[in-house]
Amino acid sequence: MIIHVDLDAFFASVEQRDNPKLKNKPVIVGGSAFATRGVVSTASYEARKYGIHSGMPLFRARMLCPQAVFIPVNFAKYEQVSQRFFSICASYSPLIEQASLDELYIDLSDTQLLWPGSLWVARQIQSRVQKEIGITCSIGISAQKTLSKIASGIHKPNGITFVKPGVEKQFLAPLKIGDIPGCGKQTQKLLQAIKVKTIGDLAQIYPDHIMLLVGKNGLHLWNIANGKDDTAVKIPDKTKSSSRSITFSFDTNNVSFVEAMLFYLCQKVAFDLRTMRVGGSCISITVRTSEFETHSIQCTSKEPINTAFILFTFARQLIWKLWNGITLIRLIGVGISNFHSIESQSTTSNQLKLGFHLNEINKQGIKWFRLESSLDALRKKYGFLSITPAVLLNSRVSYLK
Ligand code: TTP
Ligand code: MG
Repeated sequence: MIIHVDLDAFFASVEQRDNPKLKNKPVIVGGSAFATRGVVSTASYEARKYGIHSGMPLFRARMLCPQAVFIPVNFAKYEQVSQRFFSICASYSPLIEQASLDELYIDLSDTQLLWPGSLWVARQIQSRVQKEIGITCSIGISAQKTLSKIASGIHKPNGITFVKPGVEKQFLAPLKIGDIPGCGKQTQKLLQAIKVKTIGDLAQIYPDHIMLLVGKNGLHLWNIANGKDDTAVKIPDKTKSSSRSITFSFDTNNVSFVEAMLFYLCQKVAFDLRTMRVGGSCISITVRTSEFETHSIQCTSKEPINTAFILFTFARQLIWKLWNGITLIRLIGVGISNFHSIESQSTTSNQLKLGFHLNEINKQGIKWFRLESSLDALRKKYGFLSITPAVLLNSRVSYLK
């Protein structure tokens, strides 16, 4: 059996948990602290009654429900909660796939003898998530991955939906085609045009007909509708790249501000690299203009990089190839890929092991590596911004997390 677990109104539930005054109130999470624009990330179930949903512009949500409490997104906090959520679920099976911050699949095939049953595991997870994290989740259980995901959405919030093997098709028949993940608005329109509204309708037409209409994905949807799905739960490959970006709440061409933000992103990326004990050698920069044009550029360093100082020297050169310092921009991003493990360096020199790449690029390299590694320890204990280069103090630190 495969279990799909999805946290209820995730960001909003975490905010309600942390501020008891918000319990049972409409809470809308979205945007940054100083954003004048932005969209709803999520809304508490109390706020959803007013028609508010993810992706809606914040100004519209304010119009629909002025009495709601609006809270900016705090990713760092939700990431921490997400990690605890994962570790609770991982104690029931090693075959676990995290699909997003708040949802994951657990395949119980190899561990079924360990537990009294999949329903028992689901109840355990629900009660532990409630007790240990303080929020609720909804769970779907079936013999198929996609079906379990559909099922977890049926009795939200705080529900468990169990679909017995053998009755998949009957269970799905009355549901809307839009309930199948991957059946987007466009596909729904095309299918509705031939009077296919429910999953049962979809199951009954010829697969060739659907494929003609919506392409290859049609066959996948038809199989799901007919209770056929052999998609496996898979442990994701190790991370192969790392990237960070910032959307400003106003468009800017302030060079020192943009460079300071670029340096900040480099610190975030380098911190992630050191945490993973890797260095990367393919550096990329993304800039999105106020006109929503997105430009990217990349380069390769001779040696793998894992310090913000070196990464920034590359990133700064790259951004000036993309940007004239005049065009207004709304987003910048820094990415790095082509990872090399630090442990796999064949050198025996301690110094090179520590800052293996840096001597070649810059005589100061080792110093930077040592400095930044010491900052890592402080940041892991007290938060990323507990210590920061002075250059960021002059920028709008309110953006940073
Ligand atoms: P979802 O699981 O889709 O939504 P949810 O957990 O808020 O509500 P539900 O009870 O229906 O599961 O997404 C998880 C989180 O991801 C959500 O709390 C906020 C974030 N998110 C966005 O930031 N933007 C989006 O458009 C969506 C859909 C989610
Ligand atoms: Mg959710």
